[in-house]
Amino acid sequence: MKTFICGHRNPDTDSVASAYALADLRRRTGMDDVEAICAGRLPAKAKWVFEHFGVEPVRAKMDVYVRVRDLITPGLPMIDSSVPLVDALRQLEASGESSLPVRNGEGVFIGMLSPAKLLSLFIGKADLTIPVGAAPLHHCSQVLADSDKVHDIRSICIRNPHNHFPVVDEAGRLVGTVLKRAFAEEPPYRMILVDHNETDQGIPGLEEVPVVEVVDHHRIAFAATKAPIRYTADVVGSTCTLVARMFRAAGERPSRQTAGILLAGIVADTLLFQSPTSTAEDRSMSTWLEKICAETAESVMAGMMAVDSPLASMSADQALASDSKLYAEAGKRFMLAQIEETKFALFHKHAAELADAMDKSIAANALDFMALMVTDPVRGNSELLFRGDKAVSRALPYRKGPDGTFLMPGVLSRKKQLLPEVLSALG
Ligand SMILES: [Mn+2]
Repeated sequence: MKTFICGHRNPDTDSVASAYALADLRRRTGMDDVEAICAGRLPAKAKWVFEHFGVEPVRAKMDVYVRVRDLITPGLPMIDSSVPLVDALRQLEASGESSLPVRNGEGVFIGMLSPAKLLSLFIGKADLTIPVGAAPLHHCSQVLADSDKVHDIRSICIRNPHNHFPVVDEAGRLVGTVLKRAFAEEPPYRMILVDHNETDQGIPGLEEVPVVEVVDHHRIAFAATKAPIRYTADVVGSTCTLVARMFRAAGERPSRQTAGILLAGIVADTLLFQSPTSTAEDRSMSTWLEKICAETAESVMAGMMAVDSPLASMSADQALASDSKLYAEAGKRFMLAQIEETKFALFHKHAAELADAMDKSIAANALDFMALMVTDPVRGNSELLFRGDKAVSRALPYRKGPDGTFLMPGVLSRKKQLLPEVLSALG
């Protein structure tokens, strides 16, 4: 069965890099059908990392909802309307099914071949040499589109008295048959989560797919599981540090490319070991990876930082969405977004636009408030733009600058520094 490895939505370099490297490790340790994916658009820095180390970037995927096309029973015949009815009936008998879909010369679905529907033929003078297309066919009450989400059509199909559902593509061409019992089966793939464990932060559709493994360095808010799963968590600065440790524990030496990608994930998440989340193990794993990829942590960081500043290259909406996390705590819903930007002047120039975009996001997502943390990893400071709930804003411990943004000298981590202050401001 296929396994997807995926980081959180609004992906950052650590989540994409750790997914890539863990897929490499899992392939080496015997999982054959495994694919690292990126939950949404590949971030510019991660794209640079894959190009720099000369590997194909992980595929961007918008969701993991099971689609109708995933449930099609392979090998079930589709009948061409031009074949003689007698041959079609032989195919029907051989299939063991009670009906089969029929398509015309263009491949378009025209009806189901079903014995019940043919009774009138046998009552009269049955000429079984007529083409199927000329025989009475059952006009299906439920034709499925191959791109339909199973989630949306499951209950309709289960209530439908028929057991066979023809599936058509966008052009109406028949592509196969889904049997009713397929709706009761487990999804045809499973997930490994890296760099997050909360379903709310994961790729859309995650709630419907079994998770078989988690590798993460965040707080644990994972739902209870039915079966045992592999869970690797530790207090380190980067998920890539954990994946590097797993390579070593398995006695596997990463390739030059994989080592470089892991190194990039570590320096991106620890801001070159300056972040308070950074640990001695992040450094020691980096030293090992530097030797294998023959590059230094500093040079990889410099390469990533040279990738366009988010505020110069994106709209306010895109910049906010690029790394935004949704929380529901103490009865409040809020989002904390973060961008890395070495030019605070550019942030001040766009502050009004960003504030408008945040107000829109508050309304669209039914939030109590939203904050944008703009972090300069080179100088080791952040500033915070806050919109919404005034009581929370007043309770934050930061001093305000001349244009009303909060100044956060020495603050780099949303998770370790901002989030605890926000949670205590909720009272
Ligand atoms: Mn991370």
